[in-house]
Amino acid sequence: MRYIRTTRLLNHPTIWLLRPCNGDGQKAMIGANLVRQERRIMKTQVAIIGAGPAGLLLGHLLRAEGIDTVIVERAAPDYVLGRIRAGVLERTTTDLMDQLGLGARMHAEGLPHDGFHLADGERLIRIDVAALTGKQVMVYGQTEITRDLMEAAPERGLEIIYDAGDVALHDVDSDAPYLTYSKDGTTHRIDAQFLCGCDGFHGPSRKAIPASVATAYEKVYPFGWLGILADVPPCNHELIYANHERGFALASMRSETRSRYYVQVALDEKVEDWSDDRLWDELAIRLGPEAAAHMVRGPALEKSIAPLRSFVFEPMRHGRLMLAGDSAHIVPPTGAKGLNLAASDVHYLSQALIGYFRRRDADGVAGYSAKALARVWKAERFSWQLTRLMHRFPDSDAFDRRMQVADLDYIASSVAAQTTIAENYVGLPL
Ligand code: RFL
Ligand code: PHB
Repeated sequence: MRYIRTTRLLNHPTIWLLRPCNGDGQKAMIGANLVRQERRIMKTQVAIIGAGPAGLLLGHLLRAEGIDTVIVERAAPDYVLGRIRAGVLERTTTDLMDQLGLGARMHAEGLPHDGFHLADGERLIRIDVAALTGKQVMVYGQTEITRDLMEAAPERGLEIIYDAGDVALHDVDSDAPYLTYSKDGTTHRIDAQFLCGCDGFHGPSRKAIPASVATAYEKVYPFGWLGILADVPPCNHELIYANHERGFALASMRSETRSRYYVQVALDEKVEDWSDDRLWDELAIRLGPEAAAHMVRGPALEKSIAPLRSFVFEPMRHGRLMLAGDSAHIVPPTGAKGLNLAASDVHYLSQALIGYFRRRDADGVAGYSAKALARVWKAERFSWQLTRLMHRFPDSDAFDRRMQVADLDYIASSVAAQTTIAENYVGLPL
């Protein structure tokens, strides 16, 4: 089928409504069937799949340089905003928000933290991140960052197409890649110079890279985290990661009036089996008497179980398709690294694409995967190590437990060990 250009949409320079035409260029829009086959073709420089933090940040960074960018998102905006996920931002991530001029609410409402605690059942070991690294982390929910990025999109000319079904990537290793999606009974097509897969772990982008050129590394942990969000003040002004013999627990927060807690649970546990009371009781035991004494209980606004996984997919670029964020890698949440890694990928990727479009320099694109993966693997290492240190593994024996105790003992007494943890937690340099 060929297409003729019939209508210019929304004064957008790159969007054209195209209708199927016959050989002489006559319109063939006769009857409902043909109307349903109508296709819209859009041309853009960069098409991004996924409006999570990775896709939104990338879209804004490219738009700030005047690069035509469109984001295609499977879900509706409310659904995207309804996901309760990350809570701790590295300096590298907050710097990106500032660079975009979108950090005002984050600085006004976010909570800068100087440190956090590791609990070993008997004592709290404070990791003084600010003293050891000169930097702070910021407690500001992923939901809020996503909202800030979404709300700023229209005024910055960043187009986001929500409710896009059946997104498929085509010809990614050619010079003319494109994607298709369906919306309102119509098939749409976006021709782009680059496709960026920011569609999370389950999206279609990674699958568009042939298995023959890729390697996936994976470790699935034999437990998950049961999380609860409640409108109660936090039990401590800094986060507490606790290794208790009944399993791991984390006391975190979203604000001075909203708390986020997690407990390690077996993979076959069901949320329905965890009443609010049972969960608060378990948290009080695992976090220890001091935290328990300050813990305020309240009804769950949200309760869910997330499995834990380490995963890296190499390479992160194939032809003109680049992956960023959870589409390429997953870390267990113990190190608070997932969203922050998405942000650092996007930093490298935006630099590469800006180099390509502004200076015709293709080296950044060619080197993107290796550059991003070098940082990814270090964050994987840290997240895996902290997960091993702080959780109870079903197959662990008395020796393994002694190793954890010795590790925590060493950390408690060694500034060098605390510095290692602090510099990884606050985020390695870009
Ligand atoms: P996302 O956030 O999954 O966004 C992907 C987007 O792609 C869309 N999508 C599609 N769009 C079009 N077509 C399709 N076929 C599509 N399939 C999917 C999705 O709807 C979605 O909008 O990936 P992104 O942008 O890479 O961001 C990654 C982060 O969300 C993730 O790494 C973090 O949430 C991980 N994480 C944490 N990270 C931190 O840095 N600090 C933390 O404190 C932290 N805590 C956490 C976490 C993740 C958790 N869970 C639930 C996994 C705590 C938890 C419990
Ligand atoms: C959170 O607040 O959701 C959170 C904080 C720290 C983590 C993981 C999750 O390591």
